[in-house]
Amino acid sequence: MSDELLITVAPCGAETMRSHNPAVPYTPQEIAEEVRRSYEAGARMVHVHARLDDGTPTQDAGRYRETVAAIREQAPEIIVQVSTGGAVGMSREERLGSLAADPEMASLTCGTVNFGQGVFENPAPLMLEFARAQLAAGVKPELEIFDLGHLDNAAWLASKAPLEGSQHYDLVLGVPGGAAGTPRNVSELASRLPAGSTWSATGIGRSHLAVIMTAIAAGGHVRLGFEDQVERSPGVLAGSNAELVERAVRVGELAGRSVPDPRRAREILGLS
Ligand code: KMH
Ligand code: ZN
Repeated sequence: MSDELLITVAPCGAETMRSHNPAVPYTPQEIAEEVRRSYEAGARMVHVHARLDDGTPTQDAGRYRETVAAIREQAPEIIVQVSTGGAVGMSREERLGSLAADPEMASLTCGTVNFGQGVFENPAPLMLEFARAQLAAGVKPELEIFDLGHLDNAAWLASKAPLEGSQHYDLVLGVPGGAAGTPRNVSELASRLPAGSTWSATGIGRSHLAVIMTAIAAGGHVRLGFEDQVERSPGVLAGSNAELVERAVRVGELAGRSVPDPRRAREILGLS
């Protein structure tokens, strides 16, 4: 079990709006400042979604370049992972726009899943196209698992596309329509990952604490931030992404896990 804890911050996502929490960042500068504070608190990777100034989610290449450039200026050492998930209903071409920002990693969701009232569509040909696009760009995929069958899809994907080196997974639990954010689901899914994989877990909404505590105890890493939860405790909004990161650092310390330096963080993920 790793004695280091890699924390990924997901500062805004595509769905969380200021009506949910007034501190959600939208502009490149606002996102970058949240990322800097999160880095200073202990986050070592950022899962980036771009927004227009009014908060509309976008996968536009130019807006991603601008957002990632602002992040790199404010937090030069953080690992940049862009989203290829975008928002429900976006076309595959649109979703791939984020790769133009020259990230080190990108998300790659391993299957279709109900997503609230919508459907987050990731059929097999799209998964393969996204894997090939990422590999061609020298980008390491983070394989996102929203439900049990997604693990089988990931194994299928690995048999079709050369996902070189160790694979990195994020167990995204608690999306209405996907697997629930419970300790049992974290343990079960983690136990089924290919040997040698690295993994993190994300708990949506109020499942957050149970999910990250289980992951930390089980040797996994964690993702958190306004994309995934806007409250620090039931009924109390988090003031910033950094506040959520700080708490995960404290939980990690209690479990004997420390924050790696940026070089070690890249080593853990097999990034050069
Ligand atoms: N916004 C969700 C529909 C990802 O970034 O790859 C998809 C999502 C996953 O957030
Ligand atoms: Zn995302």
